[in-house]
Amino acid sequence: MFTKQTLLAFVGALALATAKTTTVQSPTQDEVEAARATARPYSPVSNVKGLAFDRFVNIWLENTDFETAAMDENLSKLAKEGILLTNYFAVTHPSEPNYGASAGGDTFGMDNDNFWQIPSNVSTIADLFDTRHISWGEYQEDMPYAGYQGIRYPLSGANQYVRKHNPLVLFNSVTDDAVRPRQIKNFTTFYEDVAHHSLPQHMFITPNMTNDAHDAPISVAGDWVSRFLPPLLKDQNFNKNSLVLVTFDESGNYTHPNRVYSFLLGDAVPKHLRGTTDDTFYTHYSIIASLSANWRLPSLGRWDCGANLLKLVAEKTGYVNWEVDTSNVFLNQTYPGPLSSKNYSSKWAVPATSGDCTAGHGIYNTVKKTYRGLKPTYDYTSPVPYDKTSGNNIGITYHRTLKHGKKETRVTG
Ligand SMILES: *[C@@H]1O[C@H](CO)[C@@H](O)[C@H](O)[C@H]1NC(C)=O
Ligand SMILES: *[C@@H]1O[C@H](CO)[C@@H](O)[C@H](O)[C@H]1NC(C)=O
Ligand SMILES: *[C@@H]1O[C@H](CO)[C@@H](O)[C@H](O)[C@H]1NC(C)=O
Ligand SMILES: *[C@@H]1O[C@H](CO)[C@@H](O)[C@H](O)[C@H]1NC(C)=O
Ligand SMILES: *[C@@H]1O[C@H](CO)[C@@H](O)[C@H](O)[C@H]1NC(C)=O
Ligand SMILES: *[C@@H]1O[C@H](CO)[C@@H](O)[C@H](O)[C@H]1NC(C)=O
Ligand SMILES: CC(=O)N[C@H]1CO[C@H](CO)[C@@H](O)[C@@H]1O
Repeated sequence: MFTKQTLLAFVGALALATAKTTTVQSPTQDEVEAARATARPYSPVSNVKGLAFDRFVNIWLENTDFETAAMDENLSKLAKEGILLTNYFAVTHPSEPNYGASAGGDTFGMDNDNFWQIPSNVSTIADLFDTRHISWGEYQEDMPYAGYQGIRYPLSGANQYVRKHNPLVLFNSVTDDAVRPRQIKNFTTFYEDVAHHSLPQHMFITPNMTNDAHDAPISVAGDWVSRFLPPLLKDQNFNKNSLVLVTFDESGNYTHPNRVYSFLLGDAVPKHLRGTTDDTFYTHYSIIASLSANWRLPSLGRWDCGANLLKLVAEKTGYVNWEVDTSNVFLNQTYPGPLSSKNYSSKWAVPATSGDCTAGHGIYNTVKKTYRGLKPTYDYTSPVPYDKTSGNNIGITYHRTLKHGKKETRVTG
């Protein structure tokens, strides 16, 4: 629904014009040039063995329904070389809360694409990686320099880089750090990192607003991925027991189920699974959980805690995924929260600090310390992110049969 998005962008721009309080949000070109001259991209490397893969590459395209993307010849051709995930859902609309959710495990009620700085007591996947020194980085096409925090670039005219498509920059626990922002780099640095054998083990890749189909037809994104990925998949500096996910931030129509066309590629996909489909129910939160399970990392204690694991990973750990009845799954809106424009609530969601999570390695210590003694806001053990208070995504049934034959059935609510 491009009209709705355009309107939100317009409202965002108006807010900017009236409230230029920080140069972080909307720097001048001179400020950009000065910062660029001294910016030092940082490219740590590591080689921590994972259960199912040693490297994970997450590539996000924009705003397209599953069925629409499936009709694109270039995308469907690529998907046939790997595993097509037929039941992968985004978690809300519009873009930014989905990107934020992929790093922080919650949307915090975000229902807009505004300039946000999420408080430093919210942990992210960067913290999880750091517990085992797993190198990570982001590559954002057309970002003017590593660590740029402005709302967009260029400063005027057609958008190329936008902050709302950059997961980790939204979190103060990342931007307050002296080093972490330098791991958020552009495509110039990506190709340098490929050439210098300095790619990290986890990377999030955001093409620009044309290449990701935000401001162009899906065929442009299909063509871009088909030019970008195949040469890399032939390059051992990139494809080294790597699992590559190509997915979309959200579907294109807000009233349709938020199911997005997603597929796995890379040499970590076993040969016998190439050209197959996997109909397990996944959300963006499943990726955090799968990274945790793969590298024996703790959970954020948020919606990653109960999320299904990528089958490739679940088969290694023995975890039994839930089968979700998706007939009423929309995941097309969020719940009240401090980042909501339509339904503001001052309360920052409290994560779980005890109990088991699907990844099997407990909850991150800092989360446990920060939120000790507080009641979790939601039932984070559910594979479906829902909110009984606002009646959002309730009544969804999920079930599974455990290895010894025990059957379990639950309903959200
Ligand atoms: C990418 O970032 C580097 C390092 O911060 C910077 O020098 C370079 O100019 C940027 N490239 C583009 C295309 O903006
Ligand atoms: C997006 O990237 C492509 C190259 O990948 C470039 O040709 C184009 O000018 C960039 N920006 C826009 C707004 O299309
Ligand atoms: C929205 O739905 C219509 C009708 O089903 C479809 O033709 C269109 O491609 C969808 N839009 C997007 C961006 O996926
Ligand atoms: C979500 O989808 C349902 C069913 O189509 C629709 O009634 C509802 O308005 C949608 N919510 C939003 C926020 O678009
Ligand atoms: C986390 O930070 C937010 C914003 O500063 C604050 O409202 C909240 O109380 C903090 N949570 C805890 C558990 O300290
Ligand atoms: C706002 O949240 C309340 C519950 O907290 C819910 O009843 C209501 O439907 C929500 N409104 C919107 C516009 O999402
Ligand atoms: C890069 C690439 O392979 N692009 C292809 C996308 O699909 C169209 C139509 O099939 C082809 O003409 C392009 O070559």
